[in-house]
Amino acid sequence: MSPVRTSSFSAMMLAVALLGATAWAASRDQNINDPVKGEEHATLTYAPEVPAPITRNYATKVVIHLEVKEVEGRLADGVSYTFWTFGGKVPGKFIRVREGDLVEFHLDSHPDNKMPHNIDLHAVIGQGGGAASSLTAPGHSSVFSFKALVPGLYVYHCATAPVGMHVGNGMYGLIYVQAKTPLPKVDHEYYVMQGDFYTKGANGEQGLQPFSMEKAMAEKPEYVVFNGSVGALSGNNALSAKVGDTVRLFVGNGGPNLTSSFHVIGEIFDTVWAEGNTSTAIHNVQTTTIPAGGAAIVEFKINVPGTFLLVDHALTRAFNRGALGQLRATGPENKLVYSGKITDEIYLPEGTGIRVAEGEGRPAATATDHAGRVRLGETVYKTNCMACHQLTGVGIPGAFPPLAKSDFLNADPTRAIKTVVGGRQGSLTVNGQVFDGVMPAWSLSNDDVANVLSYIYGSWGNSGHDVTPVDVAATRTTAPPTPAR
Ligand code: HEC
Ligand SMILES: [Cu+2]
Repeated sequence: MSPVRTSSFSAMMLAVALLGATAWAASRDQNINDPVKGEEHATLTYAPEVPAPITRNYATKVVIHLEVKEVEGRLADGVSYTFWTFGGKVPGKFIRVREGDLVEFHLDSHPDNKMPHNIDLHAVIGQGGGAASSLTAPGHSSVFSFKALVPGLYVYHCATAPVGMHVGNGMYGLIYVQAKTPLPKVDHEYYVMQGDFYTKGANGEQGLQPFSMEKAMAEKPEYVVFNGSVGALSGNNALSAKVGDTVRLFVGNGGPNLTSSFHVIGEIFDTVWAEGNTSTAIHNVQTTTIPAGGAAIVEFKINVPGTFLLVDHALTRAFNRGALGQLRATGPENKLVYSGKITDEIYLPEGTGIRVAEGEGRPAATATDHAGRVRLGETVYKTNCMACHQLTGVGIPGAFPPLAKSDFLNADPTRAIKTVVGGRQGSLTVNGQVFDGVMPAWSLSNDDVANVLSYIYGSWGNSGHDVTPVDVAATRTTAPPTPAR
């Protein structure tokens, strides 16, 4: 190859590389120069709703009013908190504009507020993402404008010092800059945003809880929640869909500190628009990382009915600190996709010397009186039940019903025996709270069942009812256990 040809070849390669690197920048330039036609007021929505897709095919001027409000609200049952909000709730209202739009942004601070606030929108290219022009005292309104140059899903947040405190009090939300070629239409779009909360009192401590700067700096939250409070996406507030529907979740993470390992139990994301970009998708994903101050769009199709749990898969956050939501899908079963439990059989590895009767597990320690049953039952409980119902029987809101002071439990001991022996699913109400989960069937001996239930009835403010092996045997003969489906 001649030197001339070599250099022209490398020049060509250089040109190709430059084109690759500048293609995205060029699209920004084009969006800067996109003519802006007309004007409209944006409709913003509270989570979990998302504003309707934009059908316009040109850029316009979009006027947005977002009100900053300091409000007292519920963080968990019996726990309240003074949230600082964009729009009156956590997370802040969802904003949807189109790539190329000129946004006139009004940050209105309610006169009852005590603090100045501002806004940094990650969709903004400019000093502080808008923060530099939006510091607003109570009873004032700041206006600035920006052009939405880059499509994607972006976090916005307050950036007033101490920033960690303003964000920690709930000052974050999402803005979606819909690309000129929008994502395909789906049946449901929902808005979910994770945040970590640092209360002075420990998780569950009742009353109005002040912010703890110390815990925030140690990055040790008492609560990690979706949409601003424990249970904001469960029970009556669960997301919903039908078998056959496609679902798109716009998921943000306000932080201020934790990175989310976002996962939906029992689903696989067909598509993830990672880190909030809408240019390149990845497919067939189990769990996606959402950094603090970041977002992702996840999509999946519902093939079977069920209650699918939204979690931060750093699991103690989900099951002990609140990062647990529900998507309830209704419609016909598809036993080919998922059979449900077909049988529950005794498994005896080769060489196991113990023989067990049908329906019974390993032989249990036998007690002759109530006190003995309560004592032996504690071990059965800690081995089999504690993982879900918790050490002190308090359960987990939205997932596992309490066994402590349970009106449901105390009302009907025979039903409790059937629940343990045969499993249970479908909705039930315990102490006024609705649960709709699956309790597995247990292959426990009559003694073990009697012991564990005597222990539960004898603990945590329950009735003290005694359950004997004879009671359990009677239940088995009158109503043979049906395996949980
Ligand atoms: C995998 C989690 C899990 C484990 C482990 C578990 N349960 Fe449950 N339990 C549940 C769920 C979920 C329900 C509610 C089922 C429904 O919605 O119908 C439930 C319901 C119950 C109920 C009826 C509700 C009430 O408050 O009275 C009793 C009694 C009960 N479980 C006892 C037990 C006992 C005893 C054990 C251990 C042998 C146990 N559970 C182990 C998940 C679990
Ligand atoms: Cu603020």
